Amino acid sequence: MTNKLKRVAAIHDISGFGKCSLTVALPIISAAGIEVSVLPTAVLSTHTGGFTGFTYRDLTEDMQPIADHWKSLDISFDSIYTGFLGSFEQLDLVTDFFKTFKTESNVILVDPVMADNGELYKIFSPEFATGMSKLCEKADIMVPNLTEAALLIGEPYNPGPYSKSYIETIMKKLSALGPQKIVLTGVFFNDKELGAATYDSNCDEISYYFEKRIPGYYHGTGDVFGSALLAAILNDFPISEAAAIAVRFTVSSINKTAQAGTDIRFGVNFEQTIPELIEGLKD
Ligand code: PXL
Repeated sequence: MTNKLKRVAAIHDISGFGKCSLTVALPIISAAGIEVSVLPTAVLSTHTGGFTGFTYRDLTEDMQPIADHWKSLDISFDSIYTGFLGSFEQLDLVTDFFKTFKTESNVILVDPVMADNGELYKIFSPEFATGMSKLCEKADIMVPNLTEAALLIGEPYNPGPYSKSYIETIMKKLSALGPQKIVLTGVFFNDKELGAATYDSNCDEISYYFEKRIPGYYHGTGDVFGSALLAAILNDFPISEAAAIAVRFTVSSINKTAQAGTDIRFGVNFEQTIPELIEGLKD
């Protein structure tokens, strides 16, 4: 017997080369047996991390008509997954999209893509973080890295290593913005291991999952992580197990990329790791 097919609305850009946002979310979530409808926010030749001269076609004008058409067709979503948003106007449009398509049972997952390694991505102004924190208020689940977390709660960036009490305080402050569940990435207590922490405010539960740290900063890993996390959540895994599945999948994808010596801007080899994800989702 086949289960009812769940459907996600994925609201991210399409970066043609460099494997992030929609070119990552679509294959990973689809491979996990979940339908993906895409609302593209922009089309770029490459992502903005480490490349110069990239093209950028803003699709802000198309976003409301796409949402209106979907509404007229009475389409519903089991989840709304947002990532890279290019402007304040897009933040407002996505807020309206949430109002239109939120139901009692669906899950809004916001990845507040805007910064990493202590720095805001070059195309964003510091005020953008304030706009993004307003969007996060509407989320059920939020997936920031530690740089984004600091910006969202208006604290200085802490480069780590972290203590349990620091991580737990940060997650509780993030949850106070609105989301019941927080998945924090880039958590480490020592130089050897790196992973994610989760907080579920419904039961006040905290979890951690770590894997061996691989040196180097690989691009697009936040989107690989977020997509695998959502795939696991929609396959009914609790948030702590979903985060563990997503860490394993991301680290295994990075490992293959590191072994091949691929340029770190080109994205990670998640394609040949998808069978491992599917196997993990059967447990
Ligand atoms: O992976 C996040 C991301 C998504 N989309 C674009 C980006 C980035 C990160 O730099 O530049 C266009």
